Amino acid sequence: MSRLVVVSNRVSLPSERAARAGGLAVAIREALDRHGGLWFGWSGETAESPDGHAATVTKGRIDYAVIDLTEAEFEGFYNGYANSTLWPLFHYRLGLVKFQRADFKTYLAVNARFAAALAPLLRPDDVVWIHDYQLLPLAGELRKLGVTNRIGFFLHIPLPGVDTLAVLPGLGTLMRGLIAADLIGFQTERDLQNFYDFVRQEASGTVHADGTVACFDRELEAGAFPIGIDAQGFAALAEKAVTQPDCVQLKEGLGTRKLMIAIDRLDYSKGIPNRFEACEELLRSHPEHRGRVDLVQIASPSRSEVASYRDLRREIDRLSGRVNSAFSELHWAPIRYLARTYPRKSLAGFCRIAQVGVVTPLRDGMNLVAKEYVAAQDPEDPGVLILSRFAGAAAQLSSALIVNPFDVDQCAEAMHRALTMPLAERKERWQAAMAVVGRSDVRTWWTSFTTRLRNADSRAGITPSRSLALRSD
Ligand code: ADQ
Repeated sequence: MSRLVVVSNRVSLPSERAARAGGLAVAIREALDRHGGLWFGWSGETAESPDGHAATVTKGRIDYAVIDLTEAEFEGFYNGYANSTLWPLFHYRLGLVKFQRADFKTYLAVNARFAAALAPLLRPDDVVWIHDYQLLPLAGELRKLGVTNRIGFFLHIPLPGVDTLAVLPGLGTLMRGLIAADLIGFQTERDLQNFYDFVRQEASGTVHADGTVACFDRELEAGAFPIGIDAQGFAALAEKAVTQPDCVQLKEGLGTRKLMIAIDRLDYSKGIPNRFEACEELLRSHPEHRGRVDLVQIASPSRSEVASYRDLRREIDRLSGRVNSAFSELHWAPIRYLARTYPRKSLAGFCRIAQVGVVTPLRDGMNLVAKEYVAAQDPEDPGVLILSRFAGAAAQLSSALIVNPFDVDQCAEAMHRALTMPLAERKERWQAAMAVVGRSDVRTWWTSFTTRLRNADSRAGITPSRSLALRSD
């Protein structure tokens, strides 16, 4: 079987402990380990004048190859174009989009540098799997260097509809690079349909009845591959974790009060302010919950070099302060907001203790926390998941209480309903959700993507460098 080469912005090096690396990194290692593999990407370090060659280390059947970025590249590629242009745009936050031509140039140059460092490491029958929005044009850059290997791309975040995509200057350059792949994977059918709409409406391409695409002089495959978690592993972790000191401490601190848990990266896509407002509305409209429920929000700080993330942090501090000062009593405060990262084991235990999981992003590719919350529950006394309709996970977890996170009153009502739901209904909803989380786990995700990629019909022309215009170019 041919070797798998995974390319992602950040490589999780073997020295990074699994507890820190997170579920996705562990799953990618498992995929690479299956037939031997190479994991290529940025080291996470900056250097004054980085070597063009990748530094490599081997552990078991996996080679890791990383390159450093310069400070200016990190700023323009990562903080700039990836996280201040693409991230807000792909999450439908047009008001937060900052576009600077210099950042775009740096983004393209870094993708070209990734390609130049990776190409010499590739063997003729390697299968290359590129991940996420930081590397949208990488397949095209590899093709320019004569790489003819099978290339797949998976987008972890949503793909917005054409009207939103069309806002992006340079969209044609990005999409031509992306469409140089042989298989493009998305989280949901909706993202896939948005891609098809782009192909038809913006690029004058064709979507065939079997879902393959003819566009920019190439033919390629596309599909929805909803990402999952290691459901069995997370369930076992949660069951054991409840005796951990921090879980015991949390439980003792609660006494007879109920717990609503929220766990996120501190990101404006996750809807944390709306969630705090919903909690405020719950306590206002259902005073019977005052002193009887805690909302614990764990938010790991993220991208703090980007101004919109610093603004968000201030906003969350302000809102949690407002709700707490309005409702706290001597022995109780409604919101506990912990801006830090916790080991996976603790998070699993927190999820199991919580009667309600509040997962209400304004927009999310999938949202693994929703699936982790489900997997962590005690089958005999499961909690209730409140889930945003704008998380990719909502397409699968229809037995959750599905809410519109912009509708604060509706979210507050869902909190009330979850806190008062009878056991029989909780069990029924949880069993339906757990069946999906167990069936569509992370191994199913990577196996189905890599199998489809290995079998992808390579009808594609391999040099899509001919400039083919978009309707909007
Ligand atoms: P993220 O935006 O990072 O991922 P998510 O899917 O929720 O969002 O994954 C976060 C992971 O980090 C989860 O496994 C969670 O347990 C962990 N985590 C969150 N907060 C933490 C904390 N405070 N301490 C420790 N761990 C924490 C992107 C996309 C998502 C998509 C994933 C995977 O934005 O939509 O689901 O990739 O494709």
